[in-house]
Amino acid sequence: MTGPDGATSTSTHCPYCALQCAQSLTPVPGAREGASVAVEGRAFPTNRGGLCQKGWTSAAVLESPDRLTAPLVRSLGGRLVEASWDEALDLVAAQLLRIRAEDGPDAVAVFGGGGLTNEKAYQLGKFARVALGTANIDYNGRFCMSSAAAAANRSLGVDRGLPFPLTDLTQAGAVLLLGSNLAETMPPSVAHLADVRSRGGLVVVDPRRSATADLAADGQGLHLQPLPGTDLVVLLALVHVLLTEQLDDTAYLRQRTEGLEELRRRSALWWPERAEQVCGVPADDLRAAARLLAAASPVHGGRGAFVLTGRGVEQSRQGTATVSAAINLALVLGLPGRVGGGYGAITGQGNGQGGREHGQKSDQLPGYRMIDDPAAREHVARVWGVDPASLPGKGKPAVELLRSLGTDGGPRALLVHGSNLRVSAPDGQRVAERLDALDLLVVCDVVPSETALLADVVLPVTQWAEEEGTMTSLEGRILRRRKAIEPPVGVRSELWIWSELARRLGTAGSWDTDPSLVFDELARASEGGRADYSGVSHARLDRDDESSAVWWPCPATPADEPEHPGTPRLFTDTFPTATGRARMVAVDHLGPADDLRPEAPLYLVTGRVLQHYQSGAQTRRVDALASAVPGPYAELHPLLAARLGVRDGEKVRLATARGAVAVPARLTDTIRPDTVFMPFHWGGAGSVNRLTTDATDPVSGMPEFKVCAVDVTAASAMVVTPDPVEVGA
Ligand SMILES: Nc1nc2c(c(=O)[nH]1)N[C@H]1C(S)=C(S)[C@@H](COP(=O)(O)OP(=O)(O)OC[C@H]3O[C@@H](n4cnc5c(=O)[nH]c(N)nc54)[C@H](O)[C@@H]3O)O[C@H]1N2
Ligand SMILES: Nc1nc2c(c(=O)[nH]1)N[C@H]1C(S)=C(S)[C@@H](COP(=O)(O)OP(=O)(O)OC[C@H]3O[C@@H](n4cnc5c(=O)[nH]c(N)nc54)[C@H](O)[C@@H]3O)O[C@H]1N2
Ligand code: SF4
Ligand SMILES: [Mo]
Repeated sequence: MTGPDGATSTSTHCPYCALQCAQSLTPVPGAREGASVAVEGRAFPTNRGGLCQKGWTSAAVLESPDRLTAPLVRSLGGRLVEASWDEALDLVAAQLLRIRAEDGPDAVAVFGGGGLTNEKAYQLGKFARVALGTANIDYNGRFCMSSAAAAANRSLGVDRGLPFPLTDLTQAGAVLLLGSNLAETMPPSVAHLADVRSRGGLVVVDPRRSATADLAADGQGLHLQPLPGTDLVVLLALVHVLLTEQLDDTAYLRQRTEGLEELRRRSALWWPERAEQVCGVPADDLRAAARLLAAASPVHGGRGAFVLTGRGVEQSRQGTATVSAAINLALVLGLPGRVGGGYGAITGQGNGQGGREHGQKSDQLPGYRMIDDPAAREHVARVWGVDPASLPGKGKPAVELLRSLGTDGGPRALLVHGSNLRVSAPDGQRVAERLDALDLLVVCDVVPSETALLADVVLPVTQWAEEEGTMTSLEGRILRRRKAIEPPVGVRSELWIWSELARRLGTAGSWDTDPSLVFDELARASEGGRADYSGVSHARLDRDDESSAVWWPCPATPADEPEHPGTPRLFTDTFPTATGRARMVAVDHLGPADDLRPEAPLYLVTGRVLQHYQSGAQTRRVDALASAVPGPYAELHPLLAARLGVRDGEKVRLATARGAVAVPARLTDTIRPDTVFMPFHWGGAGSVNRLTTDATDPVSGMPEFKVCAVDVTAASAMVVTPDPVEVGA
């Protein structure tokens, strides 16, 4: 494509979230020739040419004034000073060899990210297992998708966030959105909800009347506003209504599922009036929501219905159980595998889906294979040219890994690729202490993130428009990320860094630095796995952007047969479980780990705003976004604010068992009076992860980001410790 000034534009996708909106980038001559690009939305089914504010302004990160362009090494005086690539890599390799010789390979840990391309995620997993030989690799997807992934794997046999194209939603009669604020977190996707809203079929479950909950107002659907952390009860009540009113899809349940009897027993206890007492959602609203979903379901001749979960219900110590309950609901309605219906989890990070398929997770190998499966080890070891016995076993999941850093017997070195975990991990002060206890922290990043600033060695890497690769979107669709401009001088790709480190560590084997060759190896490693990419290559994806972007599984076919078309919809005939049926896992409500008590009488929920992305490392460096939302704040209901004596904009102090922050109050009646909300996009004194608990879901390892107990006071209120007065003495 040719753009303004005759410059050629490049078709690619946004650097941020999993919607992966299609963009075209046209280089603009700037201060540094070709340093930046003009961004336009491009037609693609998921974004229909649209972008959100983060997408339009995404080029600004390329030009960030504090962009890292040279390796930095901590000097004896404690400052980070520039070093040559050889100096920095020699130092890292020497330290890794020393630590490994002293304490064994598991003393070196790796933390990856769901924003890395498939090629990088794959190579990072291989680097950890083969070059470092460590079991200890995990990644920020543990904070993001792990509960949904665990529940989908155990119930449906495979975890592909949306097992259907996003555009299927447009046909539906009802969509149930649990704990997702799509209108702020993936704005262009809202277009796919327009039709269902006009049919009155959007049901949003959120303790806040979020921008998304607002979409369900005025006859367009229902907003259920439960007490934080009680969605499991909402779901059990919905199933109760469907089963007692005989609105379930009996034939589907008989033919395609197992576990109905136990589910019936458990949900029998959750009649709507009892559920209301726990979750606070009026019993009549629970009945209305169940009937609305049933009416839209195929068994009752409806147009189809979808049950979708977001982080609001997944980031909980009962996240896996809650997603299991959402899947049970979808199964009772007879949805999964039907065209025009299903259950899906809305993947978050740009490559959150691919990032969890290719081996960054502590228990996984490429192709969504499990690391403790002997056949999987055999297959992958063959592709890697190593002895299967040499591959390490399961490592620690993220929260456990972070807690163990620098402890007796825990890792002494950590390599971070694509996460600003100092800001985004729960119980942040504890994380800071653990990072401080390390012998060696190496951070690869594009900007000096809060985590990079703590490192012993910082390595500057290429990003998004500066490199080739692939991303797998929330639909499980493999998309090409293309290079539009040259990276700044001095910056290197992570593929190059791993090949250089592998050589310095004395590791044999091939460490390609060309992303298309790494993809070919990934494709071979994934062959026969759950996420089979073996029929895909960069060349195939480059034939034309839209129709050649394929949904996995897409297995290789013999040369004389047509290529596999990819799989837009899963489960149409069977579920990839041992029995071919979906398993309904009966689950019970537990409540938050850090629940209300007299000294912490309110709920704190956390999440996102439209303008900022994640830890904010990128979006806080974009002027338009930083000025729109310059810093952290807490949302309070006016009734709560009045009780505390706080006016809009005044500072409030929030304190939990972990720590305290003081931030301006924003008064809004969109939140429950018993709950406060803070976004998590900032580090430093106003970072909400100083407050959050690192309690985790026992199945998935997901931390309970969404709910903890907090005390809120006016920051101006003086702390008075009265003298004890002895009455009547
Ligand atoms: N603007 C923006 N967009 C993003 C991102 C970003 O950082 N900024 N990040 C991307 C990523 S990685 C992700 S994972 C997604 C996340 O996307 P979402 O899941 O949509 O985002 P969150 O804001 O974390 O949470 C969604 C909602 O959950 C609600 N919630 C909190 N507690 C509960 C509860 O107990 N029950 C229920 N039902 N709801 C609850 C919150 O009020 C919030 O409105 O967004 C992606 N897109
Ligand atoms: N309280 C609270 N905390 C949360 C959440 C919440 O809802 N509430 N949500 C959680 C969720 S869902 C997520 S996904 C996490 C995300 O939190 P993080 O893991 O911190 O994610 P990002 O802020 O996206 O960090 C990505 C980093 O990688 C850098 N980067 C970009 N591209 C590249 C690259 O190609 N290579 C390398 N090496 N670096 C690159 C960016 O500059 C940035 O510093 O936060 C979690 N934390
Ligand atoms: S919705 Fe997500 S992918 Fe689309 S422009 Fe915004 S941040 Fe980028
Ligand atoms: Mo996420």
